[in-house]
Formats: sequence, structure tokens, C-alpha cells
Amino acid sequence: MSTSPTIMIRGIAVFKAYLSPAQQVTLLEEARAVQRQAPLFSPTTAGGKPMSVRMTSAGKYGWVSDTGGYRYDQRHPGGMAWPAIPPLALGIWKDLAAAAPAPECCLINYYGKDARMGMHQDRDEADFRWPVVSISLGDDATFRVGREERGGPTESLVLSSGDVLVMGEKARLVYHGIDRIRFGTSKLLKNGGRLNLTLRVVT
Ligand code: MD3
Ligand code: FE
Repeated sequence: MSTSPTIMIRGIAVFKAYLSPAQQVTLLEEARAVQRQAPLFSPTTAGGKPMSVRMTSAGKYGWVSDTGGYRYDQRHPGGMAWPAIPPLALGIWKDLAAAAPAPECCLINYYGKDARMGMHQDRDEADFRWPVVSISLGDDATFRVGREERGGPTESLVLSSGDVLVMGEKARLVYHGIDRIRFGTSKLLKNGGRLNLTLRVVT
């Protein structure tokens, strides 16, 4: 069911309201099932402080960060393998990243009231030719996108529940982050907050 992007921003294809409300409920249930098998945890930053965003993953690899640094790992910090990637997320990948191999990681980020994510590049994956696909669920968030160099000019965009972003080759190494979420703007998550799922090829 491929459509064209609503807008392009710094090479990122933005698909507003890509998921219907019913699909958002289905994907949320699938993400909750992952979280039951692989509970959210607070990764530590390089400086050793816990991040405000809580995370878990699905797929062959998950993203972990602890005193040993950050990396993709085949196990949750609790020692278990990661659950399978949610089927609805896989369907979005097949639709919007058709030329890429199957995703090996579905990172799930949970933002509570005061959570944010500082500007960073995603460069822990082996091959930047493959896209990253991001799916937003729940409360609105202010997403910020810069350039391939740290500290360059930035633009911001509000991401809402059901929006999907595709970071293809041109956008793959841009700096990006989440300034803040607008807590309580969506009724999808019972206790509020925002979930973001990102699909990636890791190896
Ligand atoms: C641009 N997540 O998981 S999604 C991340 O909303 C991450 O949780 C944010 O940054 C979130 O690494 C932003 C949009 C996004 C995701 C990955 C990207 C933008 C990106 C990778 C490269 C360039
Ligand atoms: Fe990122």
C-alpha cells in the first residue's frame, strides 16, 4: 500500500498519518507483547547517567548501553534473546524499504513526560546504504533534524501517532533528536507518553 511522502525534510521522507487509528492499536498491542517478554530498561549514557528514554528491542539484535559502552547485542540486559519483530512493523518495512534486506532490529523507545533525546547520529550499523524506518505512537513529539555535521542549522517537525519516517541514504547520517513530548496529546497509550519504533539492518 505504498504512498508518496507528505513532505521531505533534509532527505527524510515523512508519511503523516501513515497508520490508521485501528492499525495504531494493533501495533501498540504488538509492542506491548515485546515489552512483556523484554521489559523496558534505562540505558546509561557514556557518562554513566541513565537516559530519560526507556528502551527495549525486538529482532536478532537489540541496542544496549551499559558501563561497557553501547552496542548491538543478541541479548536483553536480563540475558534473554529478543522477541520477534512485530508483524505490523515488518509490513511497513516491506512497503517503504522494499529494496533493503530484512530488518535485524526493531528498537522501541518509550518517552514519559520529561523524556528527551539529545542530538546524535546513528552510526552503530555496519552499512549506511540501508534505510532506517521510524514509527511514532502516542503523544506528539518535537523532532529536530540537523545536518551531517554536529552543531549545524536545524529544523523541527511535530511527529504524531501513526506518522512514519524513512531515512534513506541521503538522510542516514544527519544529526537528529527529540526536544520534548507534548504529554497527554494522544489517548492511544493508557498512561500517556510516546513510543517510537525504529527498524534497522544492523550487520
Ligand atoms: C534520522 N529515535 O532511535 S525517530 C533513535 O523518536 C532515534 O525515538 C528518535 O533517534 C525517537 O535513534 C527519533 C526518527 C529517526 C530515527 C533514526 C534516524 C531519525 C533518524 C536515523 C538517521 C537519521
Ligand atoms: Fe537516532
